[in-house]
Amino acid sequence: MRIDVVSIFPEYLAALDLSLIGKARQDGLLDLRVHDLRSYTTDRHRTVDDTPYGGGAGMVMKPEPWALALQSVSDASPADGRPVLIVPSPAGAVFTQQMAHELAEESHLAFACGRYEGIDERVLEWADELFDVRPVSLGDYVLNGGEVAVLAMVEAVGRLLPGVVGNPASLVEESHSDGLLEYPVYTKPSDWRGRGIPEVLLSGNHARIAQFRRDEQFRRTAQRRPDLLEGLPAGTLSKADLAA
Ligand code: 6GU
Repeated sequence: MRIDVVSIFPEYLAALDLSLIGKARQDGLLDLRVHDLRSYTTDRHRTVDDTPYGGGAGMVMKPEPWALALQSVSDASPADGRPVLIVPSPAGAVFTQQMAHELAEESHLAFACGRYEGIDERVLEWADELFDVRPVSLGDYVLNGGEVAVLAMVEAVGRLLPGVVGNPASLVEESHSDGLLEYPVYTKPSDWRGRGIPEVLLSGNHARIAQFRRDEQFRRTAQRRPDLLEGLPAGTLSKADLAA
């Protein structure tokens, strides 16, 4: 997969050199390039923002540097069709595990990191010809810019690419893979500071262990995220789940 990120703080994205995603880049599974928006300015002060029409607080990102940067990303695209352009914004659609899976199927993703009060809206209209433009939010709170959101989204998508996570089975039993939160996990010692572990986990009875974990997933989800239970497809929950 090819990923391009445009930002006025390219150093923010240095974390993508580390850990699993850094390894995926080294292994050639992910071709990730970060671009400095300021290198697409043409004035002496490398200006990327200006005051908002209509007044109000804060600054707005000027359209022309964005058009030049995004044109360059589009020109270099290896994709057949329009690449997906994610525009991180608290005013976007909420990013989910399902969205991560869908994005992991794409050959080319681009991210446009806004700062200040956002990017001149006309850029998104203009970019529609070159990209499948999607404003996306991490959730209902406000960050200062899109960079931290891109770190989260690239990690969530990148770990789904074939070969990035060593044991693909670990993608199956994690939170949100089946619409529920994951079950609690324990490791040695079995007695730690006076606390034991659920005895079923020592039973060697795999059917009972599976049922215990399923019950815990349901109990946890009901307690912490009841909203997720509403969204489950009909028939997902067994009688045993409902009794848990
Ligand atoms: Cl994607 N961007 C910004 N600036 N703030 C956010 C966000 C994104 N998601 C939640 N808050």
